[in-house]
Amino acid sequence: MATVLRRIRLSRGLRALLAALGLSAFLLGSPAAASARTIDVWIAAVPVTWDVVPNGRNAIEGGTYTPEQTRFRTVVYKAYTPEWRRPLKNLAHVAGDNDGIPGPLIRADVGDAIRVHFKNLDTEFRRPHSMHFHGVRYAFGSDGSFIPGFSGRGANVRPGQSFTYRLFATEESAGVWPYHDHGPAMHDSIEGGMYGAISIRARDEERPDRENVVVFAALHGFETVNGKAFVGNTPLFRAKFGDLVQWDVVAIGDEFHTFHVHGHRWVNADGTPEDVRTVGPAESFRVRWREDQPGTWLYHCHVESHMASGMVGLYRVTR
Ligand SMILES: [Cu+2]
Repeated sequence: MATVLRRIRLSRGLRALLAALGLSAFLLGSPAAASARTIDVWIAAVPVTWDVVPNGRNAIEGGTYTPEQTRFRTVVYKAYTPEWRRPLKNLAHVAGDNDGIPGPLIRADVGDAIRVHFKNLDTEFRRPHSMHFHGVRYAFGSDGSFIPGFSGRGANVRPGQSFTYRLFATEESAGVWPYHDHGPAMHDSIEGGMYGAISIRARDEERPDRENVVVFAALHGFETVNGKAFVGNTPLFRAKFGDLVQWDVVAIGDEFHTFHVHGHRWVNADGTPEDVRTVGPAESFRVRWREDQPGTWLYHCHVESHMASGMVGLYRVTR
């Protein structure tokens, strides 16, 4: 009896929440409604000094850079504890670390509601900012895209202000998607690194052993993976023989990129094996394999000039 009551109470609360978001017709009655969680994420736009080439070298082709060439002030997304009390620790070089480019990896399962609490802490450039999410479902007020005369507060969050975006991970949301600033200053913001990824697990999707997030973008004159250029600065991804390895690949900016991993293939939607896939501005894809190829492999964008400008890294597979 108690279980039944609790179930009724949950379903009423959920119905009210969905109705408030204009989603009742969409989600109610689907199995998603019964198991939904609400995930709260706290993110702020913060000014930082970013270094695209911290070790100052192009390890493969040679050449060095001075800090003056590779460091600059910019604004990034960072994850915080509730009420933006303090930034979450940066777990360097793991998927979802908190150094700023890309912004925090937002993870959810199909059926989840996600509340992204965003605050603009840009006291340096004093630009308005926003967050606009691909792939998930939301009402117009949570779109985060600035349209004078139409968009609301969430599209133009001024320094010191905050806004909560209410998102839903539906069946069609499974996979990886970009998010980015879409406020009045979006072009400067995106050029400076205000983007990240949202990763939604499908119902029947096994949790991977390795979650490799690759965000391709031009940054400060370099071609970067997760805001860094050249081997030794870009992420060093690792896996063990037998691991289920997931690659979540996103492109942001003006360019098309071609994702390539040496020594490996995956299967596209038609069932055709491939080892290069094109990803254009704001496109994204997820591929997976069961690892069986030990070695220290290159992964890179196969646009040659991009690779030469830093869009390359290492993937180390051990027994
Ligand atoms: Cu490229």
